[in-house]
Amino acid sequence: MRLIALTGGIGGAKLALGFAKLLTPDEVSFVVNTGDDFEHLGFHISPDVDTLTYTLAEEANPETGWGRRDETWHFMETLERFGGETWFRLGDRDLALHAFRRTRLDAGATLTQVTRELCGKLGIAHDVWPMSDDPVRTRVRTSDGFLAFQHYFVRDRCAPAVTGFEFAGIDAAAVNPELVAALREPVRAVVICPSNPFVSVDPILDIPGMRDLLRGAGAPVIAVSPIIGGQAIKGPTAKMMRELSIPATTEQVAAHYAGLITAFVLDEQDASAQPAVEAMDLDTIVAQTVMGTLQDRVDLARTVLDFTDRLRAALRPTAN
Ligand code: FO1
Repeated sequence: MRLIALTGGIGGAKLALGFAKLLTPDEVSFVVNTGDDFEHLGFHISPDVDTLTYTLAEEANPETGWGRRDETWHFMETLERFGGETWFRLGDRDLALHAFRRTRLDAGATLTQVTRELCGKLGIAHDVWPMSDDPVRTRVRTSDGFLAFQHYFVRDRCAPAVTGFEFAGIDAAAVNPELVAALREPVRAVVICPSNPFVSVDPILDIPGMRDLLRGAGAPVIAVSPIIGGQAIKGPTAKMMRELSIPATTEQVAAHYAGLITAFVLDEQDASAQPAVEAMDLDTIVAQTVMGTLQDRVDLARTVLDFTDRLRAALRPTAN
């Protein structure tokens, strides 16, 4: 049976690597957010796809989590001299991936096809499925109007206070057909990796029909909390929650996914919140969700897999 893992950004990619270390390509597939995508310098940039791909290839820059390790920056240095846009850092090796994707998309390939080709070339056997092959663009609403996601996240360093989000194009976006087909087969569980619920996970879930498809998989739907002790390990999740007047707590993350998830993984630091989350009619476990090392990633993946198996055993109709 196949595990379906939903991910976006750097935190989710860490757990995804843990699953990839434990499960074969027949046992796990990854669905990744494309709401952060944007056209830039003539390229089609898919940051969360690339973060996941480089992470699974163990090529990701260990300091930043995005882009590649062992990079050089001659393109950026030269573009700077030309007065071009260098706020979004593109390393020389990373640039080749963007040029390749641009060429393949212009030749009519879908983002899924190009991602499959790139995974092959990077030695990744696992499925990396963009949530949709149709364009979805996250825009961040602030008191001064809307910002394109990368302008908010990178150019403005997440400084503007958010008042909401919109996912332009989402009403016309189709769920990736690969995922639709996979959800017709037996599913071990759906796992929402510890990514930003608002800008990394909601674009996936808000695609028309996605929630019903996931709920209809006949399997546990488990979210791993990206909030630990009122903070996000990385990124603006807690800051966004405060700006949206939502307490930056793990319970609020569970509440955010209410109606879809059947289970929730809290960090050890939030063990005191376990009764409150259980009261939401959710099965829960407490685990170490801070993934500093590769072993941490694998250990958390193992813990979540054991949790899915316990949940499935409870699901199975009792032989009467
Ligand atoms: N994030 C930054 O904070 N600064 C950057 O210059 C930057 C460049 C970049 C290039 C390629 C890529 O795939 C990702 C990149 N990111 C950068 C990360 C990216 O903005 C975020 O990872 C996602 O959009 C949010 O998860």
